[in-house]
Amino acid sequence: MARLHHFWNSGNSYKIRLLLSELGRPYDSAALDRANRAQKEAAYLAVNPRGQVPAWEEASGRVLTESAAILSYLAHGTALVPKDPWLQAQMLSWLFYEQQHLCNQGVGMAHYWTFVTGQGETKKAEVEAAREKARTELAYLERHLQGREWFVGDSFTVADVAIYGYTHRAPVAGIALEPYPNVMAWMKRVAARPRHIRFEDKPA
Ligand SMILES: N[C@@H](CCC(=O)N[C@@H](CS)C(=O)NCC(=O)O)C(=O)O
Repeated sequence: MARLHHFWNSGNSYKIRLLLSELGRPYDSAALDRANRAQKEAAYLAVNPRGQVPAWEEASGRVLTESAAILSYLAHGTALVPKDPWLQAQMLSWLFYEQQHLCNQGVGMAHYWTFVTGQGETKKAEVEAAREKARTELAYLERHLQGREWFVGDSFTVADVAIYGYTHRAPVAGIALEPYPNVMAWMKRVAARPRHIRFEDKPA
């Protein structure tokens, strides 16, 4: 069976867990101990030499890294990837955007310092800058969602999975969502899907 190498407290990892749940696809969950830097130990570097999660390892031994690529690959051929080339390119556009503006800066970084490392107090300036960036991007998402239910076309796609991963963690990172009602309504739609799992949900 294929295996997902991940951290329970990572948004990038959660995006893959959420998609796998949406697809109803079984997998082996290999959670790494982030506190003890298991991602930098030889056993894991043999899986991903960059020492990062998530990584998707198939029974054949081949490994795919980078959450956006893993999402695209796992959802290939399903209703979560638009068949129309223009809509598919729009979906990819949001996946690239997510990595640059929601994961590596803004809400992703605010989440990292406040929730993952607990450095909210010692890194005050950095955390506030990340929150400000997050608000700029939330305003952008808010405008895009005006009159739309989903990010691309008229159905739930991998773009929604990718953007939801960190965006819904904004309150945990000290960023209020009330000024963004379209974003809040979209999050409710995502969370209401029958196979949705929450960030903190772990398989029984
Ligand atoms: N662009 C990569 C980012 C991967 C990444 O930054 N992973 C973090 C967890 S969210 C990690 O493994 N950090 C541990 C480290 O860098 O040592 C992706 O989307 O998969």
